[in-house]
Amino acid sequence: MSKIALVTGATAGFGRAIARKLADEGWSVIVNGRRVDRLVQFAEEYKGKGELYPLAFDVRKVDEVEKALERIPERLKAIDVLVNNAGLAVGRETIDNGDLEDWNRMIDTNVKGLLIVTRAVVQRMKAARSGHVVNIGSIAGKEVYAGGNVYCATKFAVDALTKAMRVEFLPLGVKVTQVSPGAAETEFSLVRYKGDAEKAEKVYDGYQPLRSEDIADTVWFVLSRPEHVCLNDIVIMPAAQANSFSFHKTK
Ligand code: NDP
Ligand code: 8X3
Repeated sequence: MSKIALVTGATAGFGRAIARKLADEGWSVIVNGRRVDRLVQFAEEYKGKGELYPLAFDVRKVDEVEKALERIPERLKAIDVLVNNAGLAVGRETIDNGDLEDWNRMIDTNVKGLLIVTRAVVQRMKAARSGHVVNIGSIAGKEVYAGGNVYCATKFAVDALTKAMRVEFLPLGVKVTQVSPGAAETEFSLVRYKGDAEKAEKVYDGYQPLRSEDIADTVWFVLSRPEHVCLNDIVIMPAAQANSFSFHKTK
């Protein structure tokens, strides 16, 4: 059955792959991110073969989020599925050397941004008494690693908020799932290392990381279960990674 989804952070990585998968399955997908040019190009690519509706906003900005949601055309307003994917890590410094601006960016995006978007979108699900929220967590939200500190804390927060949503949205008829991946090669490390491509590439040396498509397939599996089934929590890892800090590398 064709549904309407909003995917945050769909200009790259997991979000783009998830949006692609849903659109390929015949869903209408509202795609978000801050880079308007990428959103427009993405929507163009689907003209004639599916519906991608570009909706630029910064998840950290309450007014921007609310105004953007008002701009959604009537035919797409009844959002069935929200994929809270927008997020980032910035820096790998230990806490004693930490940068306050980096910490704020991670907390504002990964925790407050997810809350802001969810609060706004769930109003529509509440009225319809149905819906599904999928939060993209991380293995970093299950186990900490050195230099992961604040990023890990934001993903531990996503884990806690997912559980809170599951309890609070239960009477609203809204399902809540968390998908927590291990290392995947996207723009994630490039953002984390502030554009240093060499450092970013090294993260994936000597093993096969996850691909964005692996996460998209998992999200699709979650969303294509029967109505009475909810997958609560999925951890998906590269075969060469045991937890947030143990890798089997060939070099
Ligand atoms: P990418 O950097 O490839 O993509 C991140 C996306 O988030 C981009 O589309 C970016 O769009 C968007 N984004 C960032 N900040 C904002 C903002 N303030 N408002 C709106 N959109 C924003 O990373 P991934 O695809 O890897 O990451 C997606 C999610 O998966 C994140 O939550 C990340 O923490 C998580 N994750 C990643 C893992 C990995 O190893 N790659 C593993 C586990 C979890 P734009 O810049 O255009 O705004
Ligand atoms: C991203 C995975 O291990 O780099 O959430 O923190 S990790």
